[in-house]
Amino acid sequence: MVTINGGRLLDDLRALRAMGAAGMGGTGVVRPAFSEMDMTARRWLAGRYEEAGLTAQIDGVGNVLGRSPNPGPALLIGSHSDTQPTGGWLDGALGVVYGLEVVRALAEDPATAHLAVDAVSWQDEESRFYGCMGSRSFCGEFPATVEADLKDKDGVALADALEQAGLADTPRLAAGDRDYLGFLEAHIEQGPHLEQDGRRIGIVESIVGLGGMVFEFSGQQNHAGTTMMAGRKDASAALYALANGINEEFPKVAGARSVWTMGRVVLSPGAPSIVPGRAELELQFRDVDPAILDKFEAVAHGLVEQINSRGGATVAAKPSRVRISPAHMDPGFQQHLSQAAELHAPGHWAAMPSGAFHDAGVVCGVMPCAMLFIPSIGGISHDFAEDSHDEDIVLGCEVLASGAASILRAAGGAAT
Ligand code: HGY
Ligand code: MN
Ligand code: MN
Repeated sequence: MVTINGGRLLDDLRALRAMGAAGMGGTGVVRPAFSEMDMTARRWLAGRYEEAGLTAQIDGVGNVLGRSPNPGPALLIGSHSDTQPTGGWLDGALGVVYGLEVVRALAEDPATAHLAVDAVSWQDEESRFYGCMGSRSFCGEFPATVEADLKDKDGVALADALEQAGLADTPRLAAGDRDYLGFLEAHIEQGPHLEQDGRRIGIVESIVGLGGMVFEFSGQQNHAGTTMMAGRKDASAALYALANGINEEFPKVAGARSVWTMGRVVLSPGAPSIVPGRAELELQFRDVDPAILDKFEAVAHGLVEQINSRGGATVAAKPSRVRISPAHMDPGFQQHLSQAAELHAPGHWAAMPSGAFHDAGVVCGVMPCAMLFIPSIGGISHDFAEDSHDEDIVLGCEVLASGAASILRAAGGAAT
């Protein structure tokens, strides 16, 4: 059983929270990728890695890596430290600081001080520019052809953000840089299941896949009083028709844990006395079965054709983001984490799927991966109110540290 320092862990999580703290409740954070606070936090983390005996580097897309001096196959442990535009203090940050604390805890115990653990904070998991950009770059899934034209929703070019962050022409990490046994990521559940079921630890079996589409509507802007309903080319009417169609048709092809969200709508010019001439709707959908993601996309295209055949405003559809495939976690690693969960929280853990996507869903394409969840209070996340109980935060790190040591020992990192 590995002993972590819970107070030190919480202190570092709270120090990280202060970098971009937002809202009144003390748990909100705004730290989007490449923002000033994001880069401040990454430099702080690099310093923490060095203090923990690791060699720290910030790579050319903003990933922060702390490399262990210990020889032999290493485990990579971490998550992401960038946040959503309206984010919480633990989404990503929990797993990043866990990685740092596991390194320190193993180093402080002579029985585990020889084990090799690298710690990482990936960049842009939250898709300011490109979903899981940092872990994709690490896995060789971020081609220059994709990178070249990337801009965020406000039109800021990635190249300018990299320049601004002082990262242009900086070497980039690659999975082949070191012999890795695999990657472990701890994360808040971001959902209600652990809390509802009275569990304190979740061991993730699979991570949802995700797709997204953006629909651009073109009609005729006109006077809201003098333009009769017949013959209008109202872009908003077409948007509502599509949205209603999605909510009526998607359930017919959905799976048990399918979700879809239309979280961004733009009506132009957005005045009550003007028939909108233009509109935009962004749709995101998720499921563990890629065939269901494909069905959602086909249904959406069918609805687009119906709307375009009606003679009002027209609509064009295109992908809104890179597709993320569903991912399955390594059974062997799950076994080690489950044993550690039973050791530290007997009977209070469960295997479960992840409804959120994570960097582990990308990294599992190049090495074995596993994930561990702690409960989210009220299941809330991607909101300033996101929070977890301190005792669950500490317990999660204890389980991760014991699971990591078990994996490393089983791989031959036996005590010297
Ligand atoms: O949206 C997600 O699933 C992740 O939290 N970015
Ligand atoms: Mn998130
Ligand atoms: Mn996350």
